[in-house]
Amino acid sequence: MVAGNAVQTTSLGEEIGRRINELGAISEEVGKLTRIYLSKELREAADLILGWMREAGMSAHLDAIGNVCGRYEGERPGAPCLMLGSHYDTVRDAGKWDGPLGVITAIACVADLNRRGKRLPFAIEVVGFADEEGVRFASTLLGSRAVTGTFDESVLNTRDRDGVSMRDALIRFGLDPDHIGAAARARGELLAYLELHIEQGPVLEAQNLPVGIVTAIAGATRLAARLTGMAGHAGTVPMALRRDALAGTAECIGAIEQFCRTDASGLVGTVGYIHAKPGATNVIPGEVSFTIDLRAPTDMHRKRAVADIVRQIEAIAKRRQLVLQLDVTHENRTAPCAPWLKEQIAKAIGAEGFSVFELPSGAGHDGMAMIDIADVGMIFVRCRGGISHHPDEHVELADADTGARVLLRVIENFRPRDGQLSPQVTG
Ligand code: HGY
Ligand code: MN
Ligand code: MN
Repeated sequence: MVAGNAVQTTSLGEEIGRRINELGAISEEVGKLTRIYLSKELREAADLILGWMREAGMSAHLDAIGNVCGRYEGERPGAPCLMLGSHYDTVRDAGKWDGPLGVITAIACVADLNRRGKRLPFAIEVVGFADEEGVRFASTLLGSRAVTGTFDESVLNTRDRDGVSMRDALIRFGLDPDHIGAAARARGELLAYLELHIEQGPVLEAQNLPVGIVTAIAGATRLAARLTGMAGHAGTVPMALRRDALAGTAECIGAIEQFCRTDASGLVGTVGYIHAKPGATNVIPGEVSFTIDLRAPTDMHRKRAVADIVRQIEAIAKRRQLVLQLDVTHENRTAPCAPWLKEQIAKAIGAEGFSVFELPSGAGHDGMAMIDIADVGMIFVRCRGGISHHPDEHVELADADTGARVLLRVIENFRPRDGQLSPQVTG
């Protein structure tokens, strides 16, 4: 159990809040939070987090793909670890809690153990994944995929909005693109992967609960679409003779929205990015690129929806004589959270005096990759109005404190599965 003298002079929540603000100030945009993969801002954030990890008594390093990794040894060095983590990259114009809350809370828990000189029968590792959002190179979970050895090397050739390849961006960041394999961990090294994250939805607030247990992380399919028609003079080309790529895209977006709105089982579809060329008021758009993000409570339902929506987009392109290029840039299956981990989280929530509530995650998380080498557990923390991927994203410090206390209890009372820790390690 958490030792009675674990009470801090300043609550864990206050320490976490201070660091959220400090990290949240590192951005490529003034007045907004945008910290994308392999940017100089990500490097600045990495250095800050590595310093926090070392202050908490961990050895810490940047791994081969840019994740920040800290290790707090157990009673005997070299034991398998309970891995805690989340991501430290952000979307554009982001909130400051999505990702960093999990990394900073995990560090705060280790710092608390370290202050008390407490060592456990297993090591604790904290990882800040460098690219969960997939903002820069379309594909996502790049950091956690490198850790699980499932990184797709073809992503190295994808280019960002400025035409910079991931390969070149890694080199500029000081990393070796041919060395990403060094970040991979073996299944036996991890006892489990636990992530604390803001809910990014309104359910816990509606239940009037500060924390909840995640049942599963919804799968997602991301597609990149390009419609090519014919640019032309806005004043002289009759409407009937146009092959307007932007008008065609607008019809596609309407069809996607309509399809998802009329779906009765939780399908959601988003077109988050669009770029029309040549982009002049008096020119009929000849080429439009846009993205599609589709999610559903089950993989089967999502895959069926993807197929139906692709058929509709193909029909619109054909009727409008537009050339369609449509590629799946990212596909993640639904990741179930492990019952044995949910149980241990439930015990900790109960011990903190709160009722236990389970809920699915509509948002994606690194656990979707980590499930390839470890069982996954997730703790959700209430966020105001369920707002996320928005600068108004906010967590009350009292809830951050509760999340930290629950995570600390899970850590200190963690029971690996039978046989995970060999006798000589447990003594
Ligand atoms: O898109 C997501 O669900 C996550 O925030 N990356
Ligand atoms: Mn996010
Ligand atoms: Mn996130």
